[in-house]
Amino acid sequence: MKDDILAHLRYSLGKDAGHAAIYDWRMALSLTLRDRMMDSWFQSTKTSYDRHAKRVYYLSMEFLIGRLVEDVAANLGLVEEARAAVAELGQDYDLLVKDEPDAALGNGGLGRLAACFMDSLATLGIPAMGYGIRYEHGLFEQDFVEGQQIEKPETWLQQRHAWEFERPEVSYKVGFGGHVHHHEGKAQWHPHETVIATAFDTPVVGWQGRWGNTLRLWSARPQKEFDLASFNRGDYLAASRSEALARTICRVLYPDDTTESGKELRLKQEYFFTAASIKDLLRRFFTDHDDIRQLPDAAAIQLNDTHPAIAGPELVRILADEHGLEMAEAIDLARRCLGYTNHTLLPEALERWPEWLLGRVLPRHLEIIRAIEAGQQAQYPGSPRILDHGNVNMGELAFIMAHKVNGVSALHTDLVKSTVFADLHRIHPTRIVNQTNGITPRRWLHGCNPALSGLITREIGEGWAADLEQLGALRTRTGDPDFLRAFMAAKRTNKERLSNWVQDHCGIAIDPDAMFDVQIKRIHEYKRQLMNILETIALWNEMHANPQAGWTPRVKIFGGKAAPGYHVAKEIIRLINDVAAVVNNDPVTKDLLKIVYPPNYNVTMAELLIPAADLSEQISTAGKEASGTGNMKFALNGALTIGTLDGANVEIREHVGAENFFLFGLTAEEVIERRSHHGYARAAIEQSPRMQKVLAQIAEGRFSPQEPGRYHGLVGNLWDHDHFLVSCDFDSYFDTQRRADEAFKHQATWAAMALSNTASVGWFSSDRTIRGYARDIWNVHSAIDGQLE
Ligand code: 26Y
Repeated sequence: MKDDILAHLRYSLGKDAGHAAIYDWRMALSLTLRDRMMDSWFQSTKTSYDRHAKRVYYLSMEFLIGRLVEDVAANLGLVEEARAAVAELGQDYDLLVKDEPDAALGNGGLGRLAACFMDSLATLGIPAMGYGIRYEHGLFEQDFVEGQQIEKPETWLQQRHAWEFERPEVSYKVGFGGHVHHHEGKAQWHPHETVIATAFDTPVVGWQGRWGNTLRLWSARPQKEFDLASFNRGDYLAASRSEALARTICRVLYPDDTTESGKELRLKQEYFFTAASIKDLLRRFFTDHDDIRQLPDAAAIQLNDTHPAIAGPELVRILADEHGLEMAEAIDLARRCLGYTNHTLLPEALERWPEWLLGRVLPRHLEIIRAIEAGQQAQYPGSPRILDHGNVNMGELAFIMAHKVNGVSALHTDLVKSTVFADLHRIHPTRIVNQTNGITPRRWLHGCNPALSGLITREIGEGWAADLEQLGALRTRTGDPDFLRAFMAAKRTNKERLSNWVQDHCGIAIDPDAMFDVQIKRIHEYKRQLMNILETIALWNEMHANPQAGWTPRVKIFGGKAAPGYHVAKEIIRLINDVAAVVNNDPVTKDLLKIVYPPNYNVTMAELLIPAADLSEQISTAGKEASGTGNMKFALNGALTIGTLDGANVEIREHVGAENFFLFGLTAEEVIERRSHHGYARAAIEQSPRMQKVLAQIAEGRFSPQEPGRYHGLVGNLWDHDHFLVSCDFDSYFDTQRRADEAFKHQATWAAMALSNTASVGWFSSDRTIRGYARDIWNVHSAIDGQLE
């Protein structure tokens, strides 16, 4: 490996060892590891072709990948060898690992789920391809200036991306606009603009390198090369006009994960990568088939939310307009290939495109959508409409065009059936299925928590990484004081690692003996970071008034970004930072309470925070969080959850046992009931002197003395509206936090509870999730024998 690294340094990077920078060493190491994926990758492709295996195509606008060096090295079993080789070359392996940019081609849960699925598909040996967009700029970088979020462009591609292969020969034209020509019952679309989609492939090799799939991300380039004639005429703008669209399409990831803004460019992004992906999978299909009617036996196309929902009409367009199928047959054939995963019930996150906009960008697709709608209405009169009030409802479109629709946790799937898609569910009662989300144990235990994973491997062997339910064997150790001590020593190691990092990066001294209480996720009202900071203020008040009362010392840790246009979320960020500035400087509580909010939360930061957490905050308003996946990562790493009965929390609690989970708050049903009471928020606040005091302090400017009115809007909204019922759950949240305080004082019992969590959440492996999709939706099989049984 040492020689290979040196060879890459010389021949791929053009540097000799004496002049190489960290970047060069890291690239040389990455390329060396990439080489070692090739045999398995080629062999997997060959096996898939030889067996004419059915493939999964996972279409996702987002793949939130993070760093790859450690992930690849671990999957290939090369960590020790790589570390030694780098050391012998006089370099620090950990510094090289940290030099890699965090690939943030996603907003949050949905994008990270896609990345976990890619790891599991490869580990299980399921022939699959992930399709997405190669954004030039991933999710913005967050900074705080005077406590306020500011956004800076993310620039991961300013360096070479070590893991990808550019495939200029894999290029397709993607058209936009123009008109449709109808002649003798045939339709032909003549686009007005065209860009070229070019593939960039990243190999994804699973655990122990037994199988490799491809993540194929599309980049756009102009169809017409730069116009020399215009240039020579001196018309420099005209010379590069066709470049403009191509450059903008892949320029940047949209940073909103809940409020759909209906921007034309986003629609173009969606069609761009969907159309290229469909063309690509059809080209592959025709290398060993000649009858398009066999497509459902060869391709399972999964839509990660509605973002690629235009795949339905696009496939129908190709089947009907290019292959001459009747519209009804084309729709039926497309449906047999397609599955749709719903990730949200929030009405503002459901995609709806104005009909005029969709018709202008994709005129033929709008006609086809009308045909799909007509077919649906003819067969099921009164069916919910795709087209209504001048909008195209992408949820209804995806539902009607998919043979299976799935929710992402048991509760969420029930709510999908009873709320957003209630009418469609009555018409198609077997279409909706549940696939509870999961996480890859390779990154989220083996990779991020060497202290704990080393201990587990010494105790039960290493099989757990590909068969996470083996962790169940640890349940017998909850009564073993020696093992519990070792378990808590691993946690302590991770807490010290985090404490040092917080000191270096935030300049805040925190005590590894305190309870580390962590809430990391996008900032959103329904996730209720506001309730967390209000509880923190209440706790501070009581600690300050009576510092000798035997408090459990706490470190409250926050992490997360707000969508740039989401004003309330940005106010919540500022409030947290304002409160931190006051609390962290109170000499009375300095050994009892600290608030830490490091900027720019991302996958890499999660890998540092999760293993060090004692308490996991999963406190969304019941019925709002479709699943959550951070909740699973924390439990796996031995944190206890304080949470509501929302999303996958429900199932996590069932697995770990009610006695090992701090439950509080209204249920989803109670939330709906409570909302029907006029003035429910005011009534709840009036019954809670504790909350009244906190709100009064904020409103009086206790945390913003320079601008006392800064939070009048935020506080007023709690009294008068409080759509997410912070007021109604506040007291029960506070009391439950005090129960957690008490439990933490008895470290031996806490350790047993924490271990029960780690031991009981093997079911939340994304390997289990993918087996479910393979069986219930895709009808695909592992190409590595014995993996799916
Ligand atoms: C249309 C646009 C505004 C949009 C862009 C991104 C809408 C939604 C999203 C992303 C949504 C998302 O990340 N949803 C989360 O998906 C996770 C994986 O299923 C769930 O665990 C989590 O509860 C859900 O909020």
